[in-house]
Amino acid sequence: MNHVACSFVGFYLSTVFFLDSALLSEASSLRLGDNIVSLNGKWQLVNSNSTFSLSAEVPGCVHTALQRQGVISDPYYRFNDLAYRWISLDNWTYTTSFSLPACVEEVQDVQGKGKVVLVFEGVDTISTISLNGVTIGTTDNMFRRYDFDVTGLLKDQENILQVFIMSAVAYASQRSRAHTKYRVPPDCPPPVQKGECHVNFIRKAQSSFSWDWGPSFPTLGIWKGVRLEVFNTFRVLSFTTSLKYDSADSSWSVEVELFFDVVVASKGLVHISIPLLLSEAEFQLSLTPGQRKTSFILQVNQFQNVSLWWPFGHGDQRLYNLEINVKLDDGETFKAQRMVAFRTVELVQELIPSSPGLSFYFRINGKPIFLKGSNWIPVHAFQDQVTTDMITVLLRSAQKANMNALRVWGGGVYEQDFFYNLCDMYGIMIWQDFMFACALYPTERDFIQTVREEITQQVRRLKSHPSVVIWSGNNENEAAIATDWFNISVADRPLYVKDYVNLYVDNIRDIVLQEDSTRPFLVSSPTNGVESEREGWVAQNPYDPNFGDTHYYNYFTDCWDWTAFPRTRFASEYGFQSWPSLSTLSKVSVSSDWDFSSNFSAHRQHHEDGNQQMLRQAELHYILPNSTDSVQRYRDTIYITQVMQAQCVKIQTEFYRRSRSDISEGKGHTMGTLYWQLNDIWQGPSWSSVEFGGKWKMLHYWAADFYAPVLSVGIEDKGDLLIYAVSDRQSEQHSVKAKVKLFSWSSFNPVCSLESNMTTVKAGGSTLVFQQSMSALLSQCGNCTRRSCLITFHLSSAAEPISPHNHIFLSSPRQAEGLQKPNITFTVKDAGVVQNFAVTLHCSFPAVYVWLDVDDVPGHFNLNGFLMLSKKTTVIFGAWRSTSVEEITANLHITSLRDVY
Ligand code: BMA
Repeated sequence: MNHVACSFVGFYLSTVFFLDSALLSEASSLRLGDNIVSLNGKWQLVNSNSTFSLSAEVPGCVHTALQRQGVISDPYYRFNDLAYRWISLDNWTYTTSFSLPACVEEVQDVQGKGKVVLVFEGVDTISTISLNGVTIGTTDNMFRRYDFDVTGLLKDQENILQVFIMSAVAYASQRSRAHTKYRVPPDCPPPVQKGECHVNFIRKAQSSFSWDWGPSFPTLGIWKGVRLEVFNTFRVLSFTTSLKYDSADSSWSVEVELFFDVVVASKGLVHISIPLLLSEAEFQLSLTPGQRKTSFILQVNQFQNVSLWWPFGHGDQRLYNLEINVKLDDGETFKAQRMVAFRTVELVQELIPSSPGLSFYFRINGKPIFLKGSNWIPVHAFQDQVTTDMITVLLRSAQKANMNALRVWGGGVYEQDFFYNLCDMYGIMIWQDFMFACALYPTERDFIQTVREEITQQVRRLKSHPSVVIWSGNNENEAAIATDWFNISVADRPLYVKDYVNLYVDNIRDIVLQEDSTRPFLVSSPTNGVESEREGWVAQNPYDPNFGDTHYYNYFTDCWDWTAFPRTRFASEYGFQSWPSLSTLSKVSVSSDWDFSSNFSAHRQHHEDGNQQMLRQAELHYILPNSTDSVQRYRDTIYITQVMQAQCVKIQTEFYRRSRSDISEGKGHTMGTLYWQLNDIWQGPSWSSVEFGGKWKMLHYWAADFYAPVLSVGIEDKGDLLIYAVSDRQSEQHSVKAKVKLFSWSSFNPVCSLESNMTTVKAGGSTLVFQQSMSALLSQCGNCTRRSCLITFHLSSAAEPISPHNHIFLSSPRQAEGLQKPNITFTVKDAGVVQNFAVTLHCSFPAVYVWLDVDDVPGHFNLNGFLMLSKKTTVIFGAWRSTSVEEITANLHITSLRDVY
């Protein structure tokens, strides 16, 4: 039996500066003198016929418990996702017993006055909960918090709390069978995903039944904390802060909402302040029993200079501490603090001269901002295993790659508070989807009801974060209806459109508009925005490049051909797959798996024809690896998929960035690129740029360059070489030159060097800085042909480079004449800074896509996947743990394009 203690917590903490993990558990009603009884810790777990009975940690899930107790091995290992399917098909019961601490008894003794509430921050998913044999409630939505009134149900001695969890797979199937009037597709995922069916019938991470980048682990568990809250007068359920700017008198105010659960009518005072801005106000409070919402407006002191919060790369991320003090006349108090920030956000959809359609861009603090980033998927199939370290590594990596935005994609989970706190600090703007993806959804009354509660809770939890800049109703569900993914007959279509509008417009949008007036709401992604609305919320073509955002994938045409990309207003998804490194894969595989045609390679690939698509795309420009050593060939094949991915996403992203101020045939004004996808859920092939475990793929290194604030982009168009300067800066840059060099593949000495005229680079735009006929350039440069030479370029001002070095190839490297094995050798030295190591490379010929891989040593290089056009180059490896020159030397693998064949 657990002997639990009351904790007396002085502050409600929702601030990035208190990183105490116990307090980061989204607990939302800790107040001074309050009695919080945590029921986290060891529970007992048993399956339906009691063949398994084990101890299990709460928060946690069944898979994690079975693994920790040694009943199963790593679920990610080889084919274990199939071997452990039985776990999700069974029903499981969590039980804990506890005796009451004195604080609870005191409240219970005060007959008819005190209240005891049992709070579940998150149950996954379908459960019936009983306390001392009495059913106190049920749950059907993993994204909701549940509060059960258990006043009078607790005993002085032993209390038994049980959570009976039903198989999510069985529940989803049952609900779909009960939906007899018409089908709600898709029924099942494609066979290649090896997943479970009808996930759209359950409010649970949609990717948990499998996805095209992830395994099927329909988890069961108590994935967030459990506690008792004991109080005599009132408790605060949650509070929100919304910062509003009044342009008429250039003033800021903060709306603070407090959500109370009141037992006894009471009066008192609420004091709200932002001490640093010498802003404070006191308000009368009058509460009557029941759940109550109160709102207060704090005017920010007009004589204080407010520093704004800016997205990364555009200014500081200034956060201010806001304090709330509630004091009731009977002496009860509540204290809270939160970091708030001043920024405005608008989504601008307006007419563009000489273009059909409408613009689609974000204006932050009145300035148009180009969103540069990626899409975020769940960090782990077992959410209880996600640590703050994992989130930190990913968000730091995003920022290091010059990203200022991430889209929390709608097929996963609403992320934990820690994630949004860090985004607030890092200046990473969040496009927040609601959790609906790639499916149609039922609209039964109980489904809508649970969704309404989910949306209300999540908006209230997240809306105080400056990083969240937009809400979006779902992922691709407008497109699914519009472009008929599910073979719906014309006659039936209105039925589905009606359900769509019911769910996302009449319910979700309605709630969001009521709860949050400080940021835009979109119904779907991709969508045509206001044009979709005009067409009844399901546009004829939600992928229209002239409106809203688009998702675009094309694995069949040559990704080097930039003319094939739609010149969209906003590219919220696009990408190419690659395989993660051998060191990542080796954690879940054995050497016999290390072959591109092994069962393992096929099993891990959840996207139809994915492995072949990667090779076909790679083969267009590179000679595929052909080592006779099969492990070497496997390593090299992984490498070539990463080269292909990096190059394809680079070309596409550069196209979008230079389309920022261009209008060509009415299309352009692109104002955002979020490639698919930042992170991985397991060790498998996917569109990610960061592997499961945090290791960067080649794409991630390249992202730092193609997302640089000032970028040079080179293309060939109608026989001309064009070099653009793309700038995200808010002011023009004068006296800029493009420095251009032609190299032959076989020599370190440039064949020729050219410079553009001095140019002024537009602020927030793309400026053509160099143009010359390619054939003239080649003949001017003596011995150059398309096959023998390549072109490098960068921007410079006052003799300093102001953009990363870039290049274009004039033919595929597979046809390059003179490209030879570079014979790269290296030495490693301590770089003189803690955990930094200098790796000096020597080569005898120019080397393409030079890739350094230190296997399992975590960290990253300052440069990787690069063109080596000098005999000697030094790169720095920053390790994320302590390591040594010897360890790095022993683990370092260096590969370049010419080494794999
Ligand atoms: C988009 C996403 C995901 C998917 C990705 C790659 O459709 O929204 O559903 O993983 O493409 O196929």
